[in-house]
Amino acid sequence: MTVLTIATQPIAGQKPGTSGLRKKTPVFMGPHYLQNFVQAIFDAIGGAQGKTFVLGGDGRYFNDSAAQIILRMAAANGAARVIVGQNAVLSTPAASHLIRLNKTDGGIIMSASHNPGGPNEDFGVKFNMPNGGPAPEAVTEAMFARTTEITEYRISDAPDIDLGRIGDTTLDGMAVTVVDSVTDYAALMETLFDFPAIRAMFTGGFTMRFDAMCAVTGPYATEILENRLGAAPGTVTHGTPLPDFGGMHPDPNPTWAHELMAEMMGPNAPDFGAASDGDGDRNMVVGRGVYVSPSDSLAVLAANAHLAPGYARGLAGVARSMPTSAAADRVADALGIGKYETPTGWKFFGNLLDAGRATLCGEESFGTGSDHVREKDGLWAVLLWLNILAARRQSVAAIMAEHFAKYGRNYYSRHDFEAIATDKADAMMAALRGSLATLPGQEVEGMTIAAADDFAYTDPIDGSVSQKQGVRILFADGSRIVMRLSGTGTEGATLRVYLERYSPGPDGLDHDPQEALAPVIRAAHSLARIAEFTGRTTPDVIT
Ligand code: VG1
Ligand code: CO
Repeated sequence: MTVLTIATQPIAGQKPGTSGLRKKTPVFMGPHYLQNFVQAIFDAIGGAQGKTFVLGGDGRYFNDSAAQIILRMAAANGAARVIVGQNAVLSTPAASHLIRLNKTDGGIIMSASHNPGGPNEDFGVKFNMPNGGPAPEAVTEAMFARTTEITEYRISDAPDIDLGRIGDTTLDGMAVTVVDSVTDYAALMETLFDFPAIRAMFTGGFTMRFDAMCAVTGPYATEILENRLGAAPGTVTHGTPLPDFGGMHPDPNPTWAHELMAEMMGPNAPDFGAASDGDGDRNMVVGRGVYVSPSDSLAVLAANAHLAPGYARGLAGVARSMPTSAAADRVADALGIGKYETPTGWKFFGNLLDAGRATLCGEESFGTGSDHVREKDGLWAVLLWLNILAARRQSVAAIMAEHFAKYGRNYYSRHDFEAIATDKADAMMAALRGSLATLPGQEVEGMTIAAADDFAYTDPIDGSVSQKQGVRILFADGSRIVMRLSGTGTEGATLRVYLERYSPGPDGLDHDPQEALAPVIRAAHSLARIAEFTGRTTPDVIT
């Protein structure tokens, strides 16, 4: 077998976004597209010679053949070994764990996460560092720079190898170890949570529904919840991963996980419900008759994490992305621990986790995680909730009511306006940015604007600076509007409008969030002139 050096030329637009490079699947399957990007990854990290990597993906369409291409390229670039999930499938948190467990030089994850999959949907690739976390901006910038100057890539002409068979093999001199996708991850979960207590809760009649949305977490959830924790067979639904996610949009929110929502709000709802996304790093948590917003979930987990054995010593700190509500900050203040506000995307949590400053992290976009890996982790969040429910012996609704009574409630919602023409969205954001200096002191909807800026972040560990991470409009009464454009979409632009209003209680803690936020929503529309620029008056998705 020989190493081929293939001549190529730069392909425009290979710039990683919030979480890796995501494009329409046919684009990724186009001539040299995947190959150029993978070579750029290897080049940007100083080559693959002698290195060990983890490889896996969320199982979406093209996952299997992309894995074979990446393996042949790793071999041709001199990698020593690649650890691959069986059938090239790994959830994102499981991949992060394998990178750390095996002390590898990083890993390549094939996923477009919550984006739909299939021949005409989305595909994606990202690189994670030796700490298990997404490559930081400096590294993704270096990858992008390589894609703009690439002239050749290296690939072995070896035939496909059988990734269904667990064990060791070689590909053109490179060792390939195929591992069970679930085993190591499940073992990690057993070290963090009180499995006997959760098992006893299930034995005592506790009921649950976990909607895996035909995505990667099915086998993980079935093994952990049903096999190890004794949840009733059938607790996990849509548990078989499919290349097109069964046509579902694998984004765990009330809109896309509507089957779960209907069941949880219905007359025969189980005690607890959860869903996860395409690659298993997101989670939605629902109690019987009560939806838990991701920002509130982070706050409740922070306030109660000590009930789980893995966090019994307490937390060093809590980090949240800037658009995430300040509910977790209130818990951090009460606990006297550190609190951090980062830009959107898990890559910004890595340094805080590595430095031991933060133990829990979260985003409003259904992402929660801890220092056990360097990715958000959907099933982990579900297990921490189960551990808390087993320890407190209360319903989700009761826990939420007590939490709001103690800390007040940060009413919160995100409104997404999808597939806007990019030039219109850019013009709107530019106009908004241009108006920021004039906003403080203005009154809108009876609220006075106290400050307005474009969020910039200086990493407290390495000093790196990230500019233009989202427009913030802060009101004197503590309400807040944040606006930014998505960095994960593949069609036009998606405008995200994040809305927040604090109610200290004791009254006014049980309003409908959309009603509680109505003046803030109206203010967002008028300040950004959303309809004027985009023609949109109502969001496509509300979470
Ligand atoms: C979105 C979310 C962000 C999340 C990212 C990746 O990014 O808002 O919080 O980290 O997706 O999540 P954006 O740029 O579209 O707003 V995942 O589960 O898709 O890897
Ligand atoms: Co995801």
